[in-house]
Amino acid sequence: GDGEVGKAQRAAAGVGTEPTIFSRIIDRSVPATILYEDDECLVFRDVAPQAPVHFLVIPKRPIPRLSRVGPQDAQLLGHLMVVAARTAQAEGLSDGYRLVINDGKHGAQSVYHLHLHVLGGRQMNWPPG
Ligand code: DGP
Repeated sequence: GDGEVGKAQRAAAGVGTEPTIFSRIIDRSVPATILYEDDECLVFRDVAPQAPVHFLVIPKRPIPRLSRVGPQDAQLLGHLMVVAARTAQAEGLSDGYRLVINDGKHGAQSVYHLHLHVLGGRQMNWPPG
């Protein structure tokens, strides 16, 4: 196929009003390896890991993308980051890790349900591609 960027560009055409695959992971109609859950968020392993540890932190409320958030979302966004850090610690990432949010076409976002990527277990490089 044409890889992640092609997938992201096709997804951007329909940008994020319909439920995504992540809604189906939240309601358990699609299986995932779930690491943590509470009333506001869900954490599960990425199906196409880009590092030895690669998991996603998502809000249960389907916010399509970071550029659509407002001040009313600040508490939830903070919670997602706290959960990301706590889960990274539980996954043994004591040497550090990378947190990524892809937004829209240029960010190569492919699933229009906001998610934080947490990647670790190897040396990450900078700049990203
Ligand atoms: P992004 O490009 O930021 O929109 O990343 C979407 C990520 O979601 C990508 O790394 C692969 C992952 N993903 C897509 N579909 C599924 C799925 O059905 N299950 C799981 N666990 N991850 C998925």
